[in-house]
Amino acid sequence: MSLLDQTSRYVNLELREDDLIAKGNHVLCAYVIKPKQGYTGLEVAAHFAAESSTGTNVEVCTTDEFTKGVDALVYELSDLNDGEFLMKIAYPLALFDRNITDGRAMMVSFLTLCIGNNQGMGDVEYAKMHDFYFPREYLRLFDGPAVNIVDFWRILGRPLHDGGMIVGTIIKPKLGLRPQPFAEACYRFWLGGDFVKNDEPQGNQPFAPLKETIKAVADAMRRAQDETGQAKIFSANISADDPFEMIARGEYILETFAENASQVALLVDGYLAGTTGVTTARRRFPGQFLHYHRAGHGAVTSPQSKRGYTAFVHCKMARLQGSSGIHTGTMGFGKMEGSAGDKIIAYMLERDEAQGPYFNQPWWGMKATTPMISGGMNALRLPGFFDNVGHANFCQTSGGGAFGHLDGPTAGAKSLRQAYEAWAAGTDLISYAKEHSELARAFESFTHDADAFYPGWRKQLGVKE
Ligand code: CAP
Ligand code: MG
Repeated sequence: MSLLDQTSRYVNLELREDDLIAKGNHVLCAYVIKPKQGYTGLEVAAHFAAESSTGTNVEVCTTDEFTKGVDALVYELSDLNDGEFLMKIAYPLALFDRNITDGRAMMVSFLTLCIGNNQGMGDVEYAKMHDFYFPREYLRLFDGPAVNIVDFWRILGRPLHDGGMIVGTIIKPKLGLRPQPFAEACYRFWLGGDFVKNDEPQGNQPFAPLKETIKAVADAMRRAQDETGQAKIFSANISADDPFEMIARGEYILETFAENASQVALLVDGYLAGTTGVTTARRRFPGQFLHYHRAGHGAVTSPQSKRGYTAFVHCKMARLQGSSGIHTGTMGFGKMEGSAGDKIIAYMLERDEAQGPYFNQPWWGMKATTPMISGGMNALRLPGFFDNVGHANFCQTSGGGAFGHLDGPTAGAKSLRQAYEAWAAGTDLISYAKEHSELARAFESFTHDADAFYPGWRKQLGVKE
């Protein structure tokens, strides 16, 4: 089917990116796009920009000169390989929706336009967003984080700069614990660790009613604090389809933790609950650490997916929406997809200016979002991860890495803290393990990793084959 030629209206390759950034009136997006067989890159790019802004597949009689003034414009289109193109589009800020309540911006509008209908067009084989740039005028309209790891360091009495790794876990098994065993698992981890989270599906299952479980966990926190003399943190899942259910859960949880309510983070399965779920938590409970779990994101962010957006783009959107922390992956050091180069995601989250794959993004003072490092981690895998990123200012959660420790979750927690201490002291893990039994036992708990990362560990630690 021949396409309406929209290149003259929606393509302007004379536009210079520096000028667009200097003027600050456009959102810029970089996509990798492949046209369907029989279509040229230019005509499909134009159609993509039309569908993403003011056009459709035919001319309409109602278009006027003002309309054309807010057209999205393709300003760069360069050949990649395998028939793919790098396409950059400039979207006028006027295109994006604002709240009628407070005039602020909304992420759903960015998604509807920039990753909306353009994801299913008949002449596009696929297109995936790899980076975007918000000018100051638009970025400032997003909530951004209210709190982040600095508030955890404050709770734990750590230095508020470079306060170091938060030692965390996820209650495992993922599902199937009734309230008392669940709370006992929390208590036992807290005897050695700082932070316990619900696993992303844990909420109000019939075998573990939320109101009963949370009561038991709040009690476990009190007992662990009394026993250790240290503050503890719990991240409670309030994900739900209905924002009012989320609010009801959050209110109950904070009421039940009472004097420890400031030590409760609220967890939202942000990719699945969507921008409304994230913003419901961000705006109704602005004092709480908003813990964005990204379960499901792999459907669009995986390198295997040629559509949607990358993990980098996903995490950048989460900071704008106000996530205090987001799961950022383990960059090839854990069980989930990822590679060492994903460290640019952490830098984009935590710095006030960072270089993305295609754009340099200043954040103009928007609070940082804390990378939550999780997924198949244990004490043995941490030093390599820290070396790759260059610091350990993360909230790190190990489920299997704690509850899979031979001596239980208290020892598992201690082994994680010891791995961080060893790295921070610049001491190799084996030497530190010689002086710290829980770390030494982590080698025996995770022998596959020990053999892979620390050959000869048995002899060095005096462990029989
Ligand atoms: C980790 C985890 C997290 C994953 C999510 C899990 O448990 O609780 O949800 O980390 O991945 O359910 O697998 P383990 P990501 O520590 O036992 O692996 O952090 O990449 O979003
Ligand atoms: Mg999980």
